Amino acid sequence: MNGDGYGGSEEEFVKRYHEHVLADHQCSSVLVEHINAPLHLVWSLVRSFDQPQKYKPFVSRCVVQGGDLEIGSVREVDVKSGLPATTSMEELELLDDKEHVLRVKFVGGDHRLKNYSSIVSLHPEIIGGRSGTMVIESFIVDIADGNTKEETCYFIESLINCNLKSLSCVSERLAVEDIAERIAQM
Ligand code: A8S
Repeated sequence: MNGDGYGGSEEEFVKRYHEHVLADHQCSSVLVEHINAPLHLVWSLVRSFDQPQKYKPFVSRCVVQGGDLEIGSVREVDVKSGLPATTSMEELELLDDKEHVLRVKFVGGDHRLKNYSSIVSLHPEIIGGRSGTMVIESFIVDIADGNTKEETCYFIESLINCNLKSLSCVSERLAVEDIAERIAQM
């Protein structure tokens, strides 16, 4: 990888940023999304630990305990109806504005995701001659009681896929607004 963050393969990034130590009763997975928007726009959404509803389609409300945002902060996330849960308590474990890495651990709530921990990392890339962003999200979780490893993984992968598609859509809209503003100033 060179100085400006470009270069490096998906496999290298997964190795560098997405190490999970997997026990027998756990499963983990890695998902990748390529977004047609510059990294700073995507990161502005991902780093907003207190406002996941900016792009996560299932979130209806989010409150951070204590108000201040720092490592160890816990957010209470309410999700929309139709899901097998209503609320989740999630702790900010890492927010790296230089490497663009966010790590979050679920610490409570009425959902069935025990010992869930996720990592999101962003990497600049050129897509069709323009600034784009590769998003890598990985998770580890206990296999839910009464479910198989495949069922547990499939459920979470489906939710994360929705989040990533929505992140892509919202980021690309911000990118268009950015361009529109520059055109208006010409
Ligand atoms: C995230 C990832 C996940 C969120 C899951 C997997 C969740 O918010 C939803 C349904 C559930 O059953 C569990 O980064 C929980 O948001 C949408 C409430 C935690």
